[in-house]
Amino acid sequence: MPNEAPFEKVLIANRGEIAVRVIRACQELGIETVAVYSELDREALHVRLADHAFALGGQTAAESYLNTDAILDAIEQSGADAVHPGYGFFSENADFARAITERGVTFVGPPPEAIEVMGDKISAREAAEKVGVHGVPGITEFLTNPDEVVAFGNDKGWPVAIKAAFGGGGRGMKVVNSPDEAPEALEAAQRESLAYFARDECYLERYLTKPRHIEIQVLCDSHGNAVHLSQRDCSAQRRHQKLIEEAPAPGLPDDIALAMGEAAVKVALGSNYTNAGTVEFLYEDGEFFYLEMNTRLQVEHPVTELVTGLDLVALQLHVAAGGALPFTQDDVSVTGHAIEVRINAEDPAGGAFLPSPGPIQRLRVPSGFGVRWDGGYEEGDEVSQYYDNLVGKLICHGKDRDTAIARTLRALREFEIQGVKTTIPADIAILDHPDFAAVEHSTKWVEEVLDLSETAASDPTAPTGDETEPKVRRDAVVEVNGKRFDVAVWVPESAGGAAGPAKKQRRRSASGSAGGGSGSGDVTVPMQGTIVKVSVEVGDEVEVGETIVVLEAMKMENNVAAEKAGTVKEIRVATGDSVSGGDVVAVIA
Ligand code: MV4
Repeated sequence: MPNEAPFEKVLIANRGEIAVRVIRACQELGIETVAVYSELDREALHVRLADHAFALGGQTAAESYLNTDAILDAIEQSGADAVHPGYGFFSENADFARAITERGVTFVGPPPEAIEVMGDKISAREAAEKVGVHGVPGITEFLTNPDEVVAFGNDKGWPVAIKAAFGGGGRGMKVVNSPDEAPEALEAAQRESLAYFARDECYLERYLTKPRHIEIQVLCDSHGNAVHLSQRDCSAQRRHQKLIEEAPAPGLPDDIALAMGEAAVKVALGSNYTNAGTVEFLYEDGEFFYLEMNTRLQVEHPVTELVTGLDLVALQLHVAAGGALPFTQDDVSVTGHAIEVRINAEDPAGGAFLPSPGPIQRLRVPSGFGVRWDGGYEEGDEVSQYYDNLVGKLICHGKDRDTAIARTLRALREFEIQGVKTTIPADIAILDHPDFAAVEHSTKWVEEVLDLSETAASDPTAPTGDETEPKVRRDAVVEVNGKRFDVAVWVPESAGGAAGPAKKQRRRSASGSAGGGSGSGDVTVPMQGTIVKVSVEVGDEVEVGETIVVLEAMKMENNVAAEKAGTVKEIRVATGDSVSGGDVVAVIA
């Protein structure tokens, strides 16, 4: 690849580990970096690493990283000539891409038209069909009557999936096992779809009972060149939240791997795609079916980087600047095997995966041969309830899959983190399981087979936030017209109370859980989000740990559990309600 910097100054419209990842790539390319930050992130790692930083104001994502005016203002003031959106936030927002392009600033991502086509399932499926790439066999005409479901099931076989045409993330998808379930399932799918997406159109597919989720990384330039870069298997997930990803997809026959790669490139070229993207497939019994295309750099991109040796972020910047792909498909080769483990601040105990925000009081990340850490935090930083709670990703490479698994387990056991509970125990349980070793897992496996009931909290000593006076490392921050400047001032530890927000520790409940007091009958939600399910009724008897409501926050669902056994006296929310962290949703007495 040419060594000339593709841009002078890139603004990273994101936070956490992905902002850090992009900043590092820019630094290696000699590009100046501009961070943006919310009030809670004034001291965050991405801000510390960037050359410049602009305040967005606000605390919640909506007030800060999703505040279009504030971001556009920062772009303007910073003089950035390109914006990298990371994932989430504005990464798949065609209007945002257009708004910055109109200002003469390059969007490091695909054209807005391609984002739009892939933005809804129907047009995304049509875009694939158009180039001869097929989804799961089904009927894409909108359903009007449960009899259509029955006729399809009787003809093609049960089970059948009813899917929300304008849905996503499994929301609105209903599995129908037999004719008698059809009326209720269709009604439920339409109702859910209407509640979430304000549209109730649904369609039908054969339901695959044990599929693997295999996706293909593609990279396209603006000169009509496109390559596929191995596969990623992301089957180890729960509630549509991926836990572990690996590359290449294990046990995939070479001819199928090639056909999937070629199908992915066809879909991309057929929709005039440029930049990095991912085409998702379901794979079962030697057949693969197109699912959708993600028009962004994904969380799990590093496993592809480790097996191909390609820097995807550097390549994104290169093609965004108009550069041609510096290699062809024939030059792409895959070496060894890579595994990524997502380390989220969540407590996986009992399979609940309850968010566990808070200050990271201790963090020692593993290193050694074949180990990469892409983190968004360092010791002393705080994981806020307002944002995605991904602390970082551990990515290990080995000469083959067994070596990569052993290396990842070794590294996870070296990992030391205190102050927040993490998904590490669940990650270890998966990697240590014979089903995972034998590739007998599927997308349902974590929820239906893996037993996390004995999984201990990752940090049983439990944080209180009050025990450990954090070490004071003080760089004073001055904001002038919303631009951040660091001023090195060394504050004596006794004056630590004057420290910035990263050092201010919220009082937390003795259990260390962010939600509710220990054993409290008030069931509180740990973070802001939307209630997607109320699992109990007034009068129900519940046990400690039983799910009371399901909260969707940051694109994932969280079970909010009873902390006390008893009778449900009150339910204060309904499906679809928005709640804030700390809101009481039910009362148990
Ligand atoms: C399916 C399926 C089985 N059969 N479609 C869930 C999210 C949405 N994007 C597609 N999903 C699925 N569609 C048919 N016809 C199983 C899933 C599915 C799944 C897919 C990918 C990754 C994880 C998953 C977990 C459960 C179900």
